[in-house]
Amino acid sequence: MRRLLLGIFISLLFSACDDGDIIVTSFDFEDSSLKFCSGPNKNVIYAINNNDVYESISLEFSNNNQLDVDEDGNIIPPDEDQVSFPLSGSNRVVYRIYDSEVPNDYFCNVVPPSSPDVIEEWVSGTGGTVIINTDFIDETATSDPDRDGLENREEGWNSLGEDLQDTDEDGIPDYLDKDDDGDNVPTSNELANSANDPVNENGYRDTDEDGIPNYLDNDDDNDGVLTRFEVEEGDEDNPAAFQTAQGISNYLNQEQTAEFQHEVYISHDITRNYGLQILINNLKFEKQDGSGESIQFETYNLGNLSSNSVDFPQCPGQDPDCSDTEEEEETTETEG
Ligand SMILES: [Ca+2]
Ligand SMILES: [Ca+2]
Ligand SMILES: [Ca+2]
Ligand SMILES: [Ca+2]
Repeated sequence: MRRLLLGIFISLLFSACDDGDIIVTSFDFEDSSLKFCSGPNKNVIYAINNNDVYESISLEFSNNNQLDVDEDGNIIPPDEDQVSFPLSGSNRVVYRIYDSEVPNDYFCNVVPPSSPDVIEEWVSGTGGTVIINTDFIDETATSDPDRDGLENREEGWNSLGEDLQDTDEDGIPDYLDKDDDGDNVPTSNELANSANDPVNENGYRDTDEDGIPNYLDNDDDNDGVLTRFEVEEGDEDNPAAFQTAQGISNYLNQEQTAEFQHEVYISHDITRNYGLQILINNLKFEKQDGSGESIQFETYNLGNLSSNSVDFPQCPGQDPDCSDTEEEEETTETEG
C-alpha cells in the first residue's frame, strides 16, 4: 500500500493528471512472493492475495521474450544481470479484484477457470518497461552452493568476490568447488571420519596428520603418489574403489604406491539459486470499465521471484574434456 500511495503522490506531483479521477485501490501484495507459470500462449509472473480482498497482480509476457523457460517450466535466469522488454499488446500487467477466493492454479490454465468472477480490472497501457534484475541468492556467509557440507564462510568466500580461495587452482573457487583439492574424491566424502583416522584442529579427517585436512590434501596418505593417481585404469574417477590391501583404499594407505596417471576429472557441475527482482518503469494502469480512470507509477516494484536448483555447469581448468568448444561441438552433433 505504501508503494501505491507513493506512486500516486509522484503522479500528482510530476505529471498532469488529465486521464480522469484517481481511485485508491488495494494493491497490497507486500506479504506475497511472486510465482511463475507457463501457459499455452504466454508466461505469467503473478501474486494472489486472498486476505481482506480477493485480488491478483500479474505480468503476462509472450513466450518469445528475453526470459527463457526450461523443459520443467522454470524460468532460466538470464546471463545478463539485467534484462528489459517493453509493455505492449502481449506483454502486460493486469490487476484484478474478484468476487470470491482465487485458487492457486488460477493462472496458466488451458481452459480459463469460470470462477471467480472478475469485478474490477486494470490493465497496463503502452509505454512501460519491464526491468528484471537477476542475482544469486546463495552468495551469503552461511550458504553452501556446492553442497559439500561446508558453508561459504568456511571456504574462503567473501562478499566482494575478490581473492577467493581456490585450493586446487582449477579456476573454480572453493565455495563453488565440490572437489576442493582436485583429487577426484568429493569434499563431502573427505570430511567424514569413517575410520578412526586422526583429525585436524577443526575436527576434519587428516589421515597423514600433516595438519592439512583430507579435503584440501591432494596426497591424503603422504606416500608421494597423488590421490587422483591411486586408481585403476578404467576407473580413474574413483580412488575410493581401488584397494589392493584388505578393506582400505590405496589413497589412504601409505604402504600402497601403485600409480596410474590420467587426465580424468569428476564432474564439477552444481546447481544454484537465483532471485529475480521485477520492476515496471512508467507503468500506467487503465481501468477496464470505460471510465478512463488511470493510475501511474514511475517505478512499480512487482516483487521478487526465486528460481532454485538451476543447473550451473563448471569445468576445472585442467580438464581437457569439458572446455566450452567441446560442449558446443557436442551440442551441434546432437542437433544435427
Ligand atoms: Ca577449485
Ligand atoms: Ca567446496
Ligand atoms: Ca577432494
Ligand atoms: Ca597418496
